[in-house]
Amino acid sequence: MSGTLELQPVTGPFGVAVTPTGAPRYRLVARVTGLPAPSRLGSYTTYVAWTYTVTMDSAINLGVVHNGRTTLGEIDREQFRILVTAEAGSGARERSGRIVLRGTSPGARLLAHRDLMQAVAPGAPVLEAHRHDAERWRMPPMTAGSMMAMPGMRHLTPSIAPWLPPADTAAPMAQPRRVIDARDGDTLRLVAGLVRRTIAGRVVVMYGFNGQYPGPLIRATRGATLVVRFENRLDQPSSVHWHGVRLDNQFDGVPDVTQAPVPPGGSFDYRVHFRDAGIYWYHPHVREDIQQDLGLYGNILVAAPGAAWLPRVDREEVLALDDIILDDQGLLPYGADAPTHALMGRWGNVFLVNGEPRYALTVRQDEVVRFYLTNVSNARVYNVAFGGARMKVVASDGGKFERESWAASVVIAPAERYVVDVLFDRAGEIAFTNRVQALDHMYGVYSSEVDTLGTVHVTARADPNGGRAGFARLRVNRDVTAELASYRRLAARAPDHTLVLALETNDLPSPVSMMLNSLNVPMDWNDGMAMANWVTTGREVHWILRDAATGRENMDIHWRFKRGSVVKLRIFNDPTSVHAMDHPIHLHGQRFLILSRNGVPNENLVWKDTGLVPAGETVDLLVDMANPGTWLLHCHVAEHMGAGMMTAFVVE
Ligand SMILES: [Cu+2]
Repeated sequence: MSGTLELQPVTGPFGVAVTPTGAPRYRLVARVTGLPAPSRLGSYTTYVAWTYTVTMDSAINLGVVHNGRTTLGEIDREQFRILVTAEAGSGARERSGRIVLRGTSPGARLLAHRDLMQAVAPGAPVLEAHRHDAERWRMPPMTAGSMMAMPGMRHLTPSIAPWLPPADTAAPMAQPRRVIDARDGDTLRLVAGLVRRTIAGRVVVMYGFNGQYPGPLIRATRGATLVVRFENRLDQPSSVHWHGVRLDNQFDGVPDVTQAPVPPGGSFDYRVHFRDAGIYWYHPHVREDIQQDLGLYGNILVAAPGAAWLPRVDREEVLALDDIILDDQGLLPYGADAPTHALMGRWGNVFLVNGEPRYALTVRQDEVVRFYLTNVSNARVYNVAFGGARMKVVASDGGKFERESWAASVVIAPAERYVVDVLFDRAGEIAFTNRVQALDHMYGVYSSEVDTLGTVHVTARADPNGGRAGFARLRVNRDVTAELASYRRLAARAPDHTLVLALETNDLPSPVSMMLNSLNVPMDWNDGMAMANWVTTGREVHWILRDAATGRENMDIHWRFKRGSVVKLRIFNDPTSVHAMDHPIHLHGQRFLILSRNGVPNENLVWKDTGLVPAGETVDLLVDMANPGTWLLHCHVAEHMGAGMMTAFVVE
């Protein structure tokens, strides 16, 4: 007899489903062949599947298994074992019968790291010199409990020169973001320049748009066209990309694809036209790992003319979620010629909401607050919540969901947006937290991590006009379903193209390559290999988008589509790659629907421009190729794109 157990995605509004504490949620499906009649093994009547922790405690009865396909319950553990036993009945709380099948979750294989990383193990890494500019690099700060003292890694530094913005003491102190209410035909100025900031007690020189953090919040109306005069007063070339906005190709802000990079001292006029209501953002498309990380990002909130595109709430907050690496000397240097942290991206140790470490908001009890969340981080996926406050998910990147839904927490990948309405019905201090299951890649073990990004102070003086009464109802957006009907009909067809996500490495220091041993997990929620990640640059790591049909990679793919066509794109994130991880994939200039994950259909569609593809998953997108031009498709982890993970396609 034999069997396999599939970990099927649990569908929901986000890229992956997790519990409020960040544990993954999977639906288990068993496929078993060759089970004899239970009575042939003894006084048994049935077969039961069980799950245990890796140390074989905390049994959970998953239900009866038979030959063929059996849908079992949900599981919310990363690392577990499965047993199938013959039992006298199906309802027992502990197994007592004979074991017929046993298995281990992919996450439990990570435990093999412990053995691989022991210095006494055969093939254990040896010390290796890798000391370019070693004296100028500072080691990244390690989060509490993170393991980094692997033999041979202590003396490693990235293979490139370090870089920081000039210590310009004349740079102006940055100011908080201002709101620009823009009207059709307006001309705005957007100046990128050096600013000084004090973050968590450290004075640092960073970048800012118009001297602000984040850049100005631009409020506009659908159908409006703005001229944005961008001036580059940075010490390096730059550009502005209007993320999610389906504007004319020549204003998409991609150097060497839609425009020449804007040199220091130069300027460029962007004509930004808003076809769709939604929450968008803007950022440079040059060395995002540096420029975006240093503060060059801002939001655009596009409303529908006349009526509200979303129902009224008591208050609206537009929040950019970010993180940055600070040690006692200030910013950890970046790589001069290529990104550092090219394996997993640059994960900060200080969390920022709208550029500030401790977000604070005061509301009255019974107010409903609408949060427009944008993840502007280089690499981090968040799982955020406001204490136990109930959250209603209403919209994402490019518009409303077909149906609103409840969520206990919001999973948001880099560049994604989610719009959630939150009812604060209890007075007091409500923590705004990111709760994840953090993996130590060195030892293969998980631990709960909670970071507080801010606080909502709910005053006891209740708002008699608050939106509490209407909050209980989940709206069904028939207009969205009607608009999507013609697209939904195309969902069942075969994919037009398949992209495979993979990784190649060369010249890695041996302690680092030791860690890249194909023991992979679907999602990374922390930088669980801080030293190995830091020293790996875009020189040693090449992240790959591969066209499955032709074998062509990244900028050599050259897909062409007809304007107005609807294209089904399958993305397979190869879990056997030496270091697979999740990738948020972004398409410029177009919008898409996420049709399914591992074949499980998505029943609540929404227009997206960025979609999360966990390692091991196959995600089907339906792309509305409505906007002519040459556009990028890339991973929005800044360091992955900096290490090659992008392609361009033409809509003609
Ligand atoms: Cu990526």
